[in-house]
Amino acid sequence: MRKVITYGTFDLLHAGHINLLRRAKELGDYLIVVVSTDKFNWEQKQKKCYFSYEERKKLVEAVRYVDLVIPETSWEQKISDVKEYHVDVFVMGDDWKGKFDFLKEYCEVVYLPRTEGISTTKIKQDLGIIGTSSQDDDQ
Ligand code: C2G
Repeated sequence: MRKVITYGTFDLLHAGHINLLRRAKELGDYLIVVVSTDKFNWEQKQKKCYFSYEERKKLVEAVRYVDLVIPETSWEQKISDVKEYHVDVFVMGDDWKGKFDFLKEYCEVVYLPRTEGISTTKIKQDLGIIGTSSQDDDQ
């Protein structure tokens, strides 16, 4: 069984996330999604999520391409995750291109083109929740 893993916040789940998860699953038979906890998001990514970790976990688990959701609590857990779950392919959107090449020692590393025109930040801006000057923090 060819196992794929990907990481993310997945707040306000949208078509860009779904496109990523669909393409990630196409690279194997089993997709593990490592969802950032609220603590990790705030302390490491300065992201304040609309949905809590538990809510984001439930939403991602409901996506047909996803087989398992586990928590992301640190930047350093990727190598141990890949080893523990016997992962064959690590996948991220290409806004992260190059950032995780150190994993090539343990598994394939694939960066997929982002879906243009949509992001959690854009949703918040379009709804008038945040200003348009906000840094587009949604990778
Ligand atoms: N994504 C995408 N297209 C978009 C928006 C997001 O392909 N329009 C992808 C991102 O590239 C990422 C995944 O969807 O691979 C999740 O995006 P985020 O929830 O913004 O996750 P991020 O903050 O990038 O966290 O350790 C890695 C981090 O946890 C990644």
